[in-house]
Amino acid sequence: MTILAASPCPALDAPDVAPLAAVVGADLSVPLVHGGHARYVNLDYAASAPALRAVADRVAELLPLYASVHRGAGYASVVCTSAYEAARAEIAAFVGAGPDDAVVFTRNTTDALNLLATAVPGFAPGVGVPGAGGVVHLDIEHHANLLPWQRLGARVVRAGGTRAQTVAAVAAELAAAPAALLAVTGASNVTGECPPLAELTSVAHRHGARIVVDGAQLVPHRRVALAESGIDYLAFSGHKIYAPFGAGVLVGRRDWLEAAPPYLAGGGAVREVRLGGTEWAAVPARHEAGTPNVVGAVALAAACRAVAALGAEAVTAHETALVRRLTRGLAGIDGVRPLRLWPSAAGDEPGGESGEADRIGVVTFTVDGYPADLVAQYLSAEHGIGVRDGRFCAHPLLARLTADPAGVRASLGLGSRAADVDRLVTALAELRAHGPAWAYARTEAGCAPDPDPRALPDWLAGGVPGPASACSDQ
Ligand code: ALA
Repeated sequence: MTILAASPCPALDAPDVAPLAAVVGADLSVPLVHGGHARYVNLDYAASAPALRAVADRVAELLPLYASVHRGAGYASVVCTSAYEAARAEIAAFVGAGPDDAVVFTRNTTDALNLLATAVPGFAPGVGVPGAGGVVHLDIEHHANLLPWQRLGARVVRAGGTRAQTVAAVAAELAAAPAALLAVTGASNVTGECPPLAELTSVAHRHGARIVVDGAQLVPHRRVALAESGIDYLAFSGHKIYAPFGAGVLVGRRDWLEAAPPYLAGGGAVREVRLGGTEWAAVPARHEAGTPNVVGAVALAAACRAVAALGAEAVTAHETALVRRLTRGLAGIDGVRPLRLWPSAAGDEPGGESGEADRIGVVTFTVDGYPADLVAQYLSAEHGIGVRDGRFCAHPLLARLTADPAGVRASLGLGSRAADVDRLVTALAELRAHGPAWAYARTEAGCAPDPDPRALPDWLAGGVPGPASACSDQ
């Protein structure tokens, strides 16, 4: 067995990379099982990114003025109503929405895609009744962009061995039978690879279908220009774009949304209610029943503003340098196997098949000899590194990419730095060279350090962390 990446590691000789933006919790110190503390290395941005400092500041500014939206005459209500609608306009501008596009606030991407599923012509909500069209999606999707369509009896296209083959497979499916909608991810939450959206958009349109992009992973990392690109619908979440305050959005063409029944029936979504029937409001209010989440909306808009101000090129350059460092570091450790959909001839790093922009800062791998949950527990317990393990709510894709039951995912973003990557690479090299230094036990709830002396914060009244894999949808 060859183990590199002890010291010095070739990958670690690369130039230093500093955080691109300030995030809350950047200097968090976490307990280790063998005593002492370490600076927390957050490599789990793809699950939920930390709040940008600018977002937290904006929320702190808003909270003293917090009041109802679209419901009150008080000054604070007027401010909140204005802030809510300004947030909508800011998000529309951030994603380059056209005049015909609506921005509907939702809870997150899953919520936004479920909303759209109720608006596809020819389908009844929750019932697999193909009507005027149909939905087609790739086999690589996150469950958020798979289950709403599966419920509607969607057709699945296997993403091919290359991006071009994937486009050809989609074209063949759409030519074989028409569809109303093509649903694709903007970037895989497992491999970080980006499907060719421009080509898929033109294929969809050529065959009379619309396209919806699950932008949960893409939008925090790359500029998306809806009107310019022709993409019809885009869904994304605040908690992945540094605004973890419970809001997401569906942005896109108004007509389907206007024709659909309200997503939720309730106050705010109506024009007039009589005991015998209701006249529903127009979009976006039509699909925003209940008291709006103004804090989430304002936070999301603040995040969009902050990311836009950094500039797409700077964001891509920062991330590409870190991903390159990470993939080179992992390549130097025997037995660490990154998962790829479209491995490039140039190697397992950005800049291969169709350029660096085709991959975001998400890398999933398996480690020979160690189950994924043990690797993740080891990284946390002995090194203070946070990653996600499991099947990442993308079960069909994991089953396709590896014979292992699960993978380990490292994902990064604006607050990441070279030292974060180096800590991960060094810890994995140590694991492969010497195994874990602590004991781990497996119970029905998953794998956990045994014992686990790390206390939770005082305000949680004691206790120790439980295994992450208690979640059944890993
Ligand atoms: N969709 C999120 C992830 O990939 C939760 O981790």
